[in-house]
Amino acid sequence: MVSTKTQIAGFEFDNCLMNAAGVACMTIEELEGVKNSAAGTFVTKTATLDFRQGNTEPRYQDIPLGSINSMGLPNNGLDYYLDYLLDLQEKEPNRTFFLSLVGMSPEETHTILKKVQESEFRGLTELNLSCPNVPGKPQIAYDFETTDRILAEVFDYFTKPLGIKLPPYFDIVHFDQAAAIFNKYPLKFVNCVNSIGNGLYIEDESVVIRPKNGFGGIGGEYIKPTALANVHAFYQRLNPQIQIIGTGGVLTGRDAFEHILCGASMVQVGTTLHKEGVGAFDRITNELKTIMEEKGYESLEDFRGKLRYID
Ligand code: RRO
Repeated sequence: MVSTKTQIAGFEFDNCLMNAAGVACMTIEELEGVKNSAAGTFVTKTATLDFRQGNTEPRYQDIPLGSINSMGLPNNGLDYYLDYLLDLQEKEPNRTFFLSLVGMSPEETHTILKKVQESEFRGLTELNLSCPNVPGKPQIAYDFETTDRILAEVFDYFTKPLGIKLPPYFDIVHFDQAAAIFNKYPLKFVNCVNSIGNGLYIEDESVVIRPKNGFGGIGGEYIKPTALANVHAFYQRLNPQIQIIGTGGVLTGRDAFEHILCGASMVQVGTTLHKEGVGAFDRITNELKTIMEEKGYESLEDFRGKLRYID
């Protein structure tokens, strides 16, 4: 029997597929939809301390090979997601879920993480260091000094399982520098990648989203090679205790297979989930299982990280 089960930080999941933060996770209704699908778990929309309206619409557009968005971190505020998760962990004690969060400043990030630390939350926390869409706020993880400082401060008080959501990097030296920083900390996972920031999609003579004159994060088919490169670059460089979540360009079981081959322990679906709905989890899981059967693999461990090189 072929299985796509996996584990992150010792927590077990029946399936390695889940939503990517930002898609199907703003409201409890959407989260319940992912929870009750074939997905192994869900992650909540990145939460700030307080509710945020986000940028003006239109702010998300499906485009031929993917998506472009400049949502601007709209969310219902930390308590909305944390209260839901605290309730859920009592109702479903055998499942583990992810809480995504970031502050609008390092101080706010610490305030949020301290609240999570002091709560009864037993799940996994993902600190989003890579939102590309808040005007005037650069993607934190492109600033290595700030990233190092924030992580040093966080691990002074945060003892629950924590991972980080990363932007794509495009230079080998940056992979080296980023990995050297992450390896200093007891991170449980890194999630590669967030959208490729600040792309521009044009239809006729116009941009397709309103914020930032049309500049937005790119997802979908466009970003798979970049996503795979980031997954594999960090798989090669990080301490084995830091697991990799692969995100970017997952349309099919073959795409999920490639993420795992590059080293991913969990695979997230964003743009395709937005286009297709939660039925995508069933389809992609079945496609992945068919590939595994054809190749004689019974579990993800049989091929995870086993990407072949040409000598
Ligand atoms: O809300 C957004 O604009 C957003 C976020 Br926080 C993120 O991490 N990635 C993205 O593509 N959009």
